[in-house]
Amino acid sequence: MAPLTRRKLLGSASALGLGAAALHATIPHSHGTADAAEPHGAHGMGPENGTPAAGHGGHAAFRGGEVDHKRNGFDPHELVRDFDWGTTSKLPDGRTLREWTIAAAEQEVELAPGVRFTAWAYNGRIPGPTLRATEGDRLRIRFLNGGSHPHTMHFHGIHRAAADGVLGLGAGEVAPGQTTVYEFDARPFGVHLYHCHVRPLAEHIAKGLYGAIIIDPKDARPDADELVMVMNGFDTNFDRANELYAANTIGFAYSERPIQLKRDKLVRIYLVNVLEYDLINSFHLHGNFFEYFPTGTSKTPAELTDTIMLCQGQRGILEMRFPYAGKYMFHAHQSEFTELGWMGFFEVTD
Ligand SMILES: [Cu+2]
Repeated sequence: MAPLTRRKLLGSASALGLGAAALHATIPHSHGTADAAEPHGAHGMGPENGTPAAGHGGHAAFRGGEVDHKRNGFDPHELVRDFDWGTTSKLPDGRTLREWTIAAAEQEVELAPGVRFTAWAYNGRIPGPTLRATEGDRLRIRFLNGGSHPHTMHFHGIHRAAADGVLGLGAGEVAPGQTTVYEFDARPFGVHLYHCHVRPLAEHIAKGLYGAIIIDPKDARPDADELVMVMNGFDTNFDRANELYAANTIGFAYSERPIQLKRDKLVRIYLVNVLEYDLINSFHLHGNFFEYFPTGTSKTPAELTDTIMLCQGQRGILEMRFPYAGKYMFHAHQSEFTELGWMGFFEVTD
């Protein structure tokens, strides 16, 4: 088969009226899983039922099956509201010490129905756990490399060079089977990220080694329904371009099952872009505007808008209230990304 780029994929998918079936037929199924040998009909992915969905208000979706979240070991509907405060104790100076143990390992993930990808994950999920602390806490992360390549954890924040998780500083790259400890203070407040920093960096990131870290200000933000979304993508045929896009890994997960919100309740989204191979990503909200706090490092919004653009590593906090009940789409405002998975719905009820 001729090499297929995601642009060709998009072209053929729309020209032929194929959605998931085209994806399924053309994306190499990684690393020898049995799935590629199955007849497509075996799990309902034949061209006859492979047209993009029109059943959820006319938007595209991968048809003909469901991602097995249980088998993946994580569910985007759970991790969107999952914050990990670690194990806490008090230091002699009265400050809070928060501790986590995080392991990196190889893991097969079903990214779209029938599309299995040999990923690398922190603690068995992509994105890794959303670490959460308060400004000034002491953070101690025990890192175990359970993979077959060297890995690290590199945290965005203000810390000593030795805690930076890069080659030649502190413990440097952590060999397979080895452990290290990263320890630093939680600052500045905001929404940050962590990721592996081993070369080739693009591959170590793109295979899934990243997550969000949220540092709350000492005087906490107002009570809200809080969500975390890590915008990502996957290069399933190793051509250094993404075939699939999402917030929290599984394309269309939040359109098939919308995220439930309450009317008039303050909603706060911690948004991180880790997308590799594409220069920019974006977040656009329908039927509403949001206040935007770049990097979350201020409690005064920089902008009232309905669309923001982020390069890799950029992140921010979005706050909004929905005045009307109903279904509101959110998605990348690059249509290509949207068609390849990066879209979802909020369902607002009274
Ligand atoms: Cu790595």
